[in-house]
Amino acid sequence: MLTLYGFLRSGNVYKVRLLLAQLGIPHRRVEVSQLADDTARPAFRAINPIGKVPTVVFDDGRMLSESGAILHYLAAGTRFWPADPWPQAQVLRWMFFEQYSHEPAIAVNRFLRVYTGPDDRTSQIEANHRRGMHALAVMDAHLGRHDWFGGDRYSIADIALYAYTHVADEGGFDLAPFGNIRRWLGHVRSQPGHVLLTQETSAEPVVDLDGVPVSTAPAA
Ligand SMILES: N[C@@H](CCC(=O)N[C@@H](CS)C(=O)NCC(=O)O)C(=O)O
Repeated sequence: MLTLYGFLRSGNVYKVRLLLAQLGIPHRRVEVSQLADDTARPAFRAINPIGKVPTVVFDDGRMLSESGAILHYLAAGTRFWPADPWPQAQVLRWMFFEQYSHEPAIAVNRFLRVYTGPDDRTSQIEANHRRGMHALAVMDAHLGRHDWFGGDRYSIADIALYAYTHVADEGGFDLAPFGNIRRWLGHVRSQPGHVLLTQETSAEPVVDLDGVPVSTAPAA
């Protein structure tokens, strides 16, 4: 069974947990918390020198990190990754958009607002807010003409963008003006095998990097 390193409320980790659930692939999770600085621990850096989650280790010892790379590897040959080059390129276009124009604004403001105390980051939050609202407007316009991001069906591009868009309000982004996004969020939620961000999906009790069991948040 593959091992997924990460923490439950991480949107980047959730992308991988959601696809694993929809593919019916079991995993065990090791709790690596950004808040506890676990990502900087030598024990974790020995596994992934980049020091970021999600990180996956397969049964044969191979390690893969970067949520988009993990999604692509797991989705290859399944209905979540299209067969033709043009829709493949569309999936990748939106996944790269997510990593450069969406996540750095929306996920970072969620982190700053939910997990850090008041400090001098106001100008950063405001700049991210402008960037994030632009990304949401781009997405909403696309969804006015298309049902999905990558092609004519739900794909890993939708999973990648869903992860932080559906909790954008936690970063101070009001989705009320974006009716197309709100409709798409509902369509993503209704896909078979969908799991919630806060839903524990580990097939085994979650342990920390020292192998000590940790309690995780109840399903919500
Ligand atoms: N591009 C990476 C971003 C991963 C990322 O930023 N993960 C955060 C948690 S959501 C993390 O590990 N932060 C720990 C740190 O920066 O020390 C991906 O998509 O996997």
